[in-house]
Amino acid sequence: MCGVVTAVAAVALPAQAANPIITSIYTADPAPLVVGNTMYIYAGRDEAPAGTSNFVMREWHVLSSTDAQTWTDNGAKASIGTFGWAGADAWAGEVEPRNGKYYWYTSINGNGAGWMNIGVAVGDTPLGPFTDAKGGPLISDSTANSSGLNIDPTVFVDDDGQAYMYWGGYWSPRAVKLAANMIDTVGAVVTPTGLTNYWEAPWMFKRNGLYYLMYAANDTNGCVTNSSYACQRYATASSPLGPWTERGIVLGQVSSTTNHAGIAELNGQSYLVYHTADAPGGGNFRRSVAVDKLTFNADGTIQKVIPTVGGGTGSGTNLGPSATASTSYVSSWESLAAINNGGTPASSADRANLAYGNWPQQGTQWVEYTWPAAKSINKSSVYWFDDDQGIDLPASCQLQYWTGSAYAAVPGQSACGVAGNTENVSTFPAISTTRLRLSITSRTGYSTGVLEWKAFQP
Ligand code: FUB
Repeated sequence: MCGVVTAVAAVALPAQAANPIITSIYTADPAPLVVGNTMYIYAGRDEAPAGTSNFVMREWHVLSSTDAQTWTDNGAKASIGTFGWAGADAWAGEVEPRNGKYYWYTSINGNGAGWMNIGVAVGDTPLGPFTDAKGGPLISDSTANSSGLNIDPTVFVDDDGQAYMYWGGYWSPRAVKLAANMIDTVGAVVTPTGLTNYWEAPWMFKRNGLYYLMYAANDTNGCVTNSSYACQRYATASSPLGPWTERGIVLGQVSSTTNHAGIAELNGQSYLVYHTADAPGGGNFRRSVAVDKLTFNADGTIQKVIPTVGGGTGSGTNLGPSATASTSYVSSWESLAAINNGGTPASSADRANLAYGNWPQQGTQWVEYTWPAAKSINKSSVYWFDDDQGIDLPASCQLQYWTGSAYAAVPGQSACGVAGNTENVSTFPAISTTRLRLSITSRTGYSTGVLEWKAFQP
């Protein structure tokens, strides 16, 4: 039953140092693993055509770096074809080393009854080659007490040698012990408790004797502005099967609706590895892996990560301050000057460098930059204003530009993010224009506002 891995890229592809870390292909659901001085990231590949709204995922790539700055795509090291019993949907996976072997747990759609399954492949090195270790699913819809959606495995081997696997989507986390061979389960599947607002994408690890489970949640109680999106919450426990205590948010809403992350330490520095829709032409089904430093406090709690996105928001030249700003409407007590006065907001409620707001207007409003001569622009970053009163985060936004005769949507722009307390970066193939417009559509019953809007020259 064992299929042979489909390795489609024999040559390592060029690397780059910035978020997203790889833009030659779209990558998602990253799972980091550090072996020696190298961080490997096991990631699915998003192949959905632009403008479509379903996942097209057929293979997993392995990215690697020795400094978490410069990344190499080592190509596809496993695929649907690795599992002879499977037919589609190479969703999230994670690799766990044991006894000199590397076990790659994957989410995969089997050919039989039911939808998603957990499969396991094995290889002798972090880069494989990987072959099916079991010849069938480790977990399927017919597993007693399995999840509502059997995806997103995370496997952890404790100091005593006992291995645990957590997984599950659709708000239904599950956990089970694994046998020493790493390809069989032991005992009953349990439903862990205390994972507040769990949605999917668990990531388990242990640090200083404390067990951690990070996971995607999609509540609007501090996590996201719209439950189509997700954040990363984390919980801790004093034993590997819980009960868990929710401890806070590691990563807020990102530009993709899904939010999937892992944590690893390289050369004494911890990193959060996650995905966004920030690559040029990106979107919810065309995601890209990003990496940022992560900090543990002395008491073991985790500081929330503020993503550096789009190649770092500081890269390129911000053309905002040299532009003349205009708008469809500004409240008389607010200030349009806020949007390009070079402020660095501490939060979406921070008015220290003025705030632009359009209360009481609702629906679609806009702000615009005009330059006397055409500028080359390939990136925008917007920090939204939210006064917790009449002005709220937008429902949606779009970048438009003046073609010389009309306004048009900026071609190939990645998702226009609407997250609070962060810079929402959108990238696109460079355009040349004298006018860039940020079209903003409010949530029902609210107006919108901007604290700072940057437009970058490459
Ligand atoms: O990439 C497909 C699915 O989207 C993953 O399995 C989930 O975690 C979400 O990121």
